[in-house]
Formats: sequence, structure tokens, C-alpha cells
Amino acid sequence: MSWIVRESGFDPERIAHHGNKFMIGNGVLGYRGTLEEFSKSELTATIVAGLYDQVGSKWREPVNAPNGLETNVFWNGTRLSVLEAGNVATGDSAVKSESAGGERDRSRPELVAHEQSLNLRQAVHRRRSVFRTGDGAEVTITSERFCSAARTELIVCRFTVESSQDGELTIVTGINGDVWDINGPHLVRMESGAHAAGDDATWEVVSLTASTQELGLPITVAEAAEVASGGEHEVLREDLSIRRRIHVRCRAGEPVVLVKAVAVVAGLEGETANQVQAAAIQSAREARQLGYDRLLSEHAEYWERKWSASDIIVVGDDEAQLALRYSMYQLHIIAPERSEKVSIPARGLSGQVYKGAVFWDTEMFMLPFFLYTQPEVARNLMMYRVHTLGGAKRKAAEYGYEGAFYAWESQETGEDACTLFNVNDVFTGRPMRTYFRDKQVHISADVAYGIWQVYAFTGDDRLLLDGGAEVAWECAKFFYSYGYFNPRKQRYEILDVTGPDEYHERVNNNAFTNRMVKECLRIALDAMETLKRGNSERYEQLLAGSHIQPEHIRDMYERLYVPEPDAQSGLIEQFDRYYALEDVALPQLKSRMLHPHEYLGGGNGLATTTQILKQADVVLMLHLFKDDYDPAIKKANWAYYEPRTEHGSSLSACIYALVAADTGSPDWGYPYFMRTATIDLTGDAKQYVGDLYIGGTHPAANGGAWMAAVLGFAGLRYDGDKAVLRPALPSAWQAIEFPVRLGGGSYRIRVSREEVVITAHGDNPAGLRFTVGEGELAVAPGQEVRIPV
Ligand code: IFM
Repeated sequence: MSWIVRESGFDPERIAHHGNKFMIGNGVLGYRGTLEEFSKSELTATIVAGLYDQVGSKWREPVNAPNGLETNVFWNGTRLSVLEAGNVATGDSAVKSESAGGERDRSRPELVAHEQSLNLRQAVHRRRSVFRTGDGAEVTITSERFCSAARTELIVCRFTVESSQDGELTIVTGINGDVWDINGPHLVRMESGAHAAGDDATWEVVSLTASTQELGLPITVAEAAEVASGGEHEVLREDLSIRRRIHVRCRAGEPVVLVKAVAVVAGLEGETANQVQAAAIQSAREARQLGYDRLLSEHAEYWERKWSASDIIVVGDDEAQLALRYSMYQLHIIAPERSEKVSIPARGLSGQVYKGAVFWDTEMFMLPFFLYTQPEVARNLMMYRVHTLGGAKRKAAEYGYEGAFYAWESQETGEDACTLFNVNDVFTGRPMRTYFRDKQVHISADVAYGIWQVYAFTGDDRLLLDGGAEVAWECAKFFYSYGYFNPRKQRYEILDVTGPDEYHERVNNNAFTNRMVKECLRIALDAMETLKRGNSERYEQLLAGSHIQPEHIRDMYERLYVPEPDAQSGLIEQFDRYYALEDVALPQLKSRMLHPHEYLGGGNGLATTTQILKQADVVLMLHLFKDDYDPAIKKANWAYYEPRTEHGSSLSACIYALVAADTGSPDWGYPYFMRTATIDLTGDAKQYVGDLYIGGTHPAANGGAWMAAVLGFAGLRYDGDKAVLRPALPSAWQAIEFPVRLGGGSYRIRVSREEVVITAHGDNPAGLRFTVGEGELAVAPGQEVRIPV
């Protein structure tokens, strides 16, 4: 049961939310959970990872590929669509669409049942809609689709129509290039093609090829479609689409099955339009030959492997179980398993929101899931930062600094897609000056931190030698040039920054930022030592000609000011003079709002003069550097900052869950965990900032849910040498069980109220030391160890 996410009934108000909730993907393609009869008005989208375009001076964003799954059904000439059905009669949110007199319009089909579901285990989306037509027939449409994990250019769909009566069935299916864009249109020179498959010209592959406006990158969507029982076919071409009309005489009780294999291939590595087109057509043809069942079973095999590396069992809490699996599902469908040239955008592959850009979300919120379950993906994510170092160096130079200042919103080259005016004022419609791009300097420290995490976890110095050390070094140089040496206090300070709490821009000595910078400097020094040993030539090159040398970085590391807990209260001030701001309660602040979407930060935002923060800031620091602070300090700061936190970012709640678990108060943390884990199930997240639509999926929260469960409630930590388990299960949970990869070995860990059980895989290269409670033990390959708690 806990593998299925299901919604019954059709509510037009929930189309956009369901588009996110029922997404499928394979890390290369993301396909929104819309229905086959939907078009751009319902926000259909096929997002290709790493393919971006800019039209004129509009925002640069991901390209939405032509929709190859579009399918419309006509029963005796009448379209069967949930959008046009006269009456909906299922589910809590059923919509009654009746004529003015309350009478049903009998000429229109009636939607008598509708359901959408996701099978998380196999990553398959299903829909079932039952229509009653004017002539009394009951026609059931079912579809099943997946983005193949085995063939990552492929989306496969099986679409079935079955009727209670004989009738004329027309299916119009094909590729629609008239797509939803926020800042498009991105695709030009669209050309359709129909290609005979071998000797049998009836079942040809159809294709749409186009190129992006800015870089002229080619993309082809090719579709092979087949109705097992045959029928009459006709190809229909329009300017922006190619479809086929399939006419079938339908017999009562005999399903008509259409199988579609849609290949989406883009020229990301310099391929020509011809090459891209040939590859897409070839892929669609091969898929057609293999058939739906083979394609599904090879796809499902991949997913079995993903789940065996990551699935978590929560005993005693079905809701949490499903939400946690769903969170991991969302991460799996966007993970770049086979590419180190792309990372994970803040809204995954769910559309063009946030410009498809990669934020610090990846390093700080998603990376741990991959580190502990699929370290090779974690390495890919960090190699993306190595490949985009050029963009980061250009950004630092643009602002007059040394080293690497990573993009706040990074796309494929590392150039910053973040604009200086990133939010619109809802009152005037005018763009507002925001300082995300210029002042969230912590991004460079977050990147270095991520690189070090991968190195420390895997114990493999290749990432450092393959460019990771250079990244860390360049980030440290950036901070050295950005920092300020206060001669009076004889310390380095970091002035004029924006920390995680974006409502307070341009502050001095943000505790989180300063602590992260300190860590970055340490990482750079250590990473450079590794580089010196592994590639002394490169080490010398990096230092040659630079006035910033390791001794400068060391000096800054040693004398950098990091705000300390107050001796009496234990509180850490978020930034200089934070306590001088108005201490208003959150509901009171909200009562001052004049518009539900008004932005609380920026120049005049209501929160800027108050202590209300957008998201975890000091508390995030306490989570990342947990060994540096006593439990009493963590508790005091949690208690102080939580009521002042709006949780206006989806990155916030999980951190409060983690720190609550860390301080032995898992029940405090549980509601924050649930909020994080259900964010894409409920759709209860901020949809607007100013007038900017920010809806989509929330991979950082998905990663946060995993962190809260495994690092928080199970209390697991691994520093590259030994693992520590300090469980703090919430009352609702009897046990949690999960697999992890630590130090190159595979382990299964079960934490219950009575005991911790650690099982090491027989093929592990070596044993590993675990600390559980007060005790320490070594777990040898193949060994199962039980420790009472
Ligand atoms: O990176 C976050 C930021 O911390 C808050 N605003 C949204 C961004 C993307 O998730």
C-alpha cells in the first residue's frame, strides 16, 4: 500500500499541483503529471536536463520540449476529456458542472470516475477515467506511462480505451510543439517528419525537430505509436505539431490498446540536427520493436536497484512511510546518474520555475541522500561544480574579487542566471532590487563544503584531484578577497552579505556565513595538501602568480570572527545588531500585510526591520556544526529562532526537525519532518513571491525529509572514519530501517526502541567502527550486530 500515491476525482483547481505531484522522470527527462488530453494551458511539460535557452532579454530558462504524449479520444465524434466532461462524480473535490437550471447537459459526456496514481516502486504513472457518453456507453480510458530509467531518452505510454458498447473510436495522438513557456517561445524552425519503419509504412515514426533560439541547439521528439488491433491511420501536420488520427471500430468489452514510445534527444554535446533526429527516430523504433512489456520490465529492474540502495521502512507510521518514500522518489527521478555536466535544479525537472537553476539547495539539502545511498551520484553533483568553475571565476572577477564566486542560480555554464531584480512588487508591478546574486556569498562555501563531504565520505581523493581541490582553493581566495580585516578588533569579518534568511539583506557578520567561510578556508587548505601530494604540478600552477598563498588563507582561518553563543542566554545573534530589530510575533507581522503575496524582504519588506526570518539560519549552522555546540545552546537557539521563523522557504522545516532530534526532542521535530516530507503531496507550499510564480516540486525539502529521518531520528553520522548512531525516534515510530553505503561498504541499519541492528554486506571491503550510545564496536563484512538501547 505505501508504494502508491493516489488521488480520486477531478478538480480543475488542482491541475497545476497534480502536474508536480504525479511527475515522472529519469534524471534526463522530467514529464509533468498532466493528463494526455491536456495542453499548454494545463502546464504540460517535458523538461530536458541541461537544455536552456534565452529569448531576447527575458529570463534564461529550461526548454520545454514538444509534448509527445498528447492523445485525444473521440467517441462517436465526441471528445472525451476531463476538461470538457459535463459532470464529475467522484472524490472529495469533485466538481459539479451543471447547466443553469441544475439539469445535466446530456449531449456532453459525463465523467463518472477519475483517478490518477503513481506507483513509486516502479516509477509508473497511471490514470483511469470513466465517461458516460450521450448515447449511454460507458467508456474507460486508462493509461500507464514512465520515463525509462534504462533508456533515458525515452518516455513510454500504454493508452487503453474500452467501451461498454460498440462504437466508432478515433484517437488523435502525436507530438505537440505548442508548449507552455514562461519566458519563451524557445523552439524555432520546427519541422515535422514522418518516417517509414522498414517495409511497413503504416506504422511510421513521426517526429518534430526544432532548435533553440539562443544557441541554436537541435532537439527532436520522435514518436512510434502502435494500436495492436490495427485501424485506419492518417498523419495530420500543422505548423507546430504532427499527429496521427487512428480510427477504430470499437467492440464492447474489447480494449483498444495504443502503445507510444517517445524519444526526446537534444544536441547538448554539439550534435547536429541530423544526428539528433536520427538518434531519436532510431530510439523510438527500437522501443517499438521491444514492446511495452520489455520496456517496462527493464525500467522496473533499474528501479528495484534504486530502491534496494535507498528504501526506508518506517514501522508504526504509514503516513510518514509514504511521504518519505515519495520524497525519495522525487529525488530519484531527477538524479543525474549518468552525467556530471548537470546538477539538480531547485524545482527539479518540474518546469521552468526558478529558471531551472541549481542553488545551494543541492549541496546542503540533497547531497546527503545521495552520499549515503548512491555516492556516485553525489560525485556527479559535485563534478558539475568543477565543470562550472569558469562561470564562478567570471562572476568573482565581475564584482572585482579574486577566486570563484559561484552563481546563486546556476545553469549549464555556471554563469549566474539570478537577476538583480528577482522579485516584482505586487503593488506597483515594478521589479524590486534584490541582493541574492550579489550578496549570498555563502554559496561558494556551500560548494566547497559539498566537495569535502564527497571526499570525506568516499575516502577517494579523485574528486579533489579532478578539480575539487581547485574549486575549494578558488572559493577560499574569493573569501579572502571579500573579507575585511578589522584592525581595531584584530580579526577578519565578513561584511555586507545575505545569509540563508533572505529577508535580511546586506548584513554584517552573519553567523552562518562566517562559520561556513571558516570551514571553506579549512577545506581549501586540506584539499590543497592533497593536491600537492597527488599532482604537485597543478598545485604549483594554482599558486603561481597569485598574491593569495596558503599562509594568507590560514591567517584568515585562524582569525575569522564567528559569532559565539552569549554566555548567559546561549543565544547566537544571527548577524550584527539583529537584536536591535523589532521583536514582533509572526502573526502580528502577517496582520500588517496588504496583499497575500507581498514580499516580506527586499527594500521595504515588512520583515526587514523585524526579527522575523524567512528560513533556518543560525539553526542551520547548529545542524552543520553540531559538535561545536552543546545541547543546551542548540535548544536555546531552537526555542528562540523557531517562533521568529516564517518557514517561507521549503528549506526551513527540515532543519528544525534535525536540530530537535539532535537535542533529544524528536517529538518537537516530528511536525517539521512531516511538513517537509509531505510538501509535494499536499501542495502546501508558497506559490508566489511577489507576482512571481514559484510552484513546482521541492527537491531540497525531499532531501530534507531523508535527512530528518536518517540523520535526525535514526541519528546516523559518518565522518569518513567511523559511524555514529544516536537514535531519537518520534513517539509515532516503533522502528526505522534503511540501507546505507559507508566507506565503500553496504550496511543495513535498523533502529527500534529496544535495539540497533547493523548488518554488513558480505562483500564489504573492510569492517567499520560504529559508536552506538556509549559503546563502540567494529562491524566486519557479513556480520550482524545487535546493540540494546
Ligand atoms: O535556495 C533557496 C533559498 O534559500 C530560498 N529561496 C528559494 C531558493 C531555491 O529553493
